Amino acid sequence: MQDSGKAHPSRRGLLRISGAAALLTFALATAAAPATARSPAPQKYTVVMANMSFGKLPGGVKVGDTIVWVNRDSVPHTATARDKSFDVRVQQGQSVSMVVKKAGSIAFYCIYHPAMRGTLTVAAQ
Ligand SMILES: [Cu+2]
Repeated sequence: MQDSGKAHPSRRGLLRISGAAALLTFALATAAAPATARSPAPQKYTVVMANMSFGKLPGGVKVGDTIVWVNRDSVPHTATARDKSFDVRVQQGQSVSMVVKKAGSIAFYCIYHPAMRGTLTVAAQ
C-alpha cells in the first residue's frame, strides 16, 4: 500500500487511497482462483532402496510433496543430498518419510555406499 506521506490527507487523497485498496482487493480476488487451481494437494512418492541401489525416482515432484524412502536391503542406507538439503537415514527393512523442502535438481547418494546415487528433480510449488 502506498503511503500518502501526509498526516492529514485531503479528501482527494483519501479517495485515491480507497480506490487503490479496491483495486488491490480486486487483484487478490482474481488471482486467488487460478492459484488454487494450480496448486494440487501435496503428493506422496516412494523410492525403494534395494540391491544396493536406488530404485526408480519419481517425476513431477514439487516442494511440499513427501518422499517415503523404503530400505529393502539388510544393511542401513542414507539418502544424503550433496547440497545438504536433506539427509535421511533408513535402517534395514525400515522406511522414512521426508517432506521435500527445496526445488532444483538435487544430487544425492548413500554415505555408506557412495556408489549408490541419484538425482531428484523438484519443481517449485
Ligand atoms: Cu547404502
